[in-house]
Amino acid sequence: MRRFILSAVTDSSLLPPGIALLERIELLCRTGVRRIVLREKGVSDSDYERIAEDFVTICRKYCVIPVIAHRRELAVRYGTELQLSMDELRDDPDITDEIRYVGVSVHSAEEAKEAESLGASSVTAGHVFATDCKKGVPERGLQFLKDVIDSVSVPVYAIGGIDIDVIDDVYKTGASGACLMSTMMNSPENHVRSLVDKCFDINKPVFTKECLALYAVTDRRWLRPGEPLASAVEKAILGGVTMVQIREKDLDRRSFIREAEQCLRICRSYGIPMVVNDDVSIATEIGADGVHLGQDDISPREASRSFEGIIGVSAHDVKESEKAFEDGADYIGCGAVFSTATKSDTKALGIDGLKVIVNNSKLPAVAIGGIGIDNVSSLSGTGIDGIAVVSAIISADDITNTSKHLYSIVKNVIIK
Ligand code: TZP
Ligand code: MG
Repeated sequence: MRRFILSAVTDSSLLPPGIALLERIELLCRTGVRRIVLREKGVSDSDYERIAEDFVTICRKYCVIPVIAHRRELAVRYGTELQLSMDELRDDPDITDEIRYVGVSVHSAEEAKEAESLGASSVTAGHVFATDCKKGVPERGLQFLKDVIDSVSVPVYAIGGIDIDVIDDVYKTGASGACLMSTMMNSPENHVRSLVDKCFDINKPVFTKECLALYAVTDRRWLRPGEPLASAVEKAILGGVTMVQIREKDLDRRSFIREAEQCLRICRSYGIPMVVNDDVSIATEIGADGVHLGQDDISPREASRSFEGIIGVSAHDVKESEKAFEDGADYIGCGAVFSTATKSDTKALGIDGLKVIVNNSKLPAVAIGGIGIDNVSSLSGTGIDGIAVVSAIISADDITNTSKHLYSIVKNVIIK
């Protein structure tokens, strides 16, 4: 699925008086910009090192993708993406063996092809529109951008004179994102927020039963120490998770909202639906893609009066599943299939119990409870559309690889 990534590019000479670069970077992270390219000119090596370290720390805190421009050694040291000019890549083509993500700035379709053949993982094409940063150089326009996109298979980011008025036009060319410098450096926070919101809308996922294939449900009690929830969610998505539910029974409303908002930004940037457990008002407030309701929560019918989005319901028997359908739910969660330490107040349905509910359900169904790599294949033939997993994913030593492994099995389990 194509996604559209909003990136900021730094240039501290464009900051309003009295604002420090790192302060601005933190504001961009907080507001929901997805990727930031550190590209400072006229800074000494020692200052650059110091800025880079703080820059990466801030980005990681907010789960924002840090990119370092030009300074290969710093990108290696901090494990970030590297952004290069075409000439820098030509001078050092082996760099793509050492650094996994190397983006290259290009000014023509030919350069883009050359960058791709030298191993670039993305290209940034510009400048698309007139900009003060390139005074006197004519804009290359949207057709140029389309030509670049058509000539390579790596993601193409657009740069140059982009602001909220043209974001839709840029998206429609097929670009994978937009990089903004002056707007990101000096416009008011609410303007940056409008850009973030716009990209949120562009990336809003469409729910289908395929989204249920590998459904990760969070529970911070299972997280490895020091692992932020949003980072665990991103690792799971990179491993193939197709939907996410934020289910944090021990968080107060404020903390839940803060965590869920961060996770939503991650999910949106990958086009993955994110639903909130239990609380329709939180789902509404943060603009989540859906809610998951238990039998003790408000009914889907009631929820849909105030909430527009995916509504999932837990169903423990055929009666509850029928009711969920009549009430307008979009899917059911059936469980616990196996007994589980994650939810002790539930009786295991077993595979036969699961089959009865799924076979009688008019809604897509996801199985939950005690499911992991060792038992997922036993669910073949039950008719489920996917599995929902808490501990097996969120507590894994390697969340991405565990998700990949689970996905490779579940994709055969759900073939009907
Ligand atoms: N509903 C039924 S079982 C369960 C929920 C929320 C918890 C599943 O957690 P795990 O760790 O995947 O067994
Ligand atoms: Mg509930």
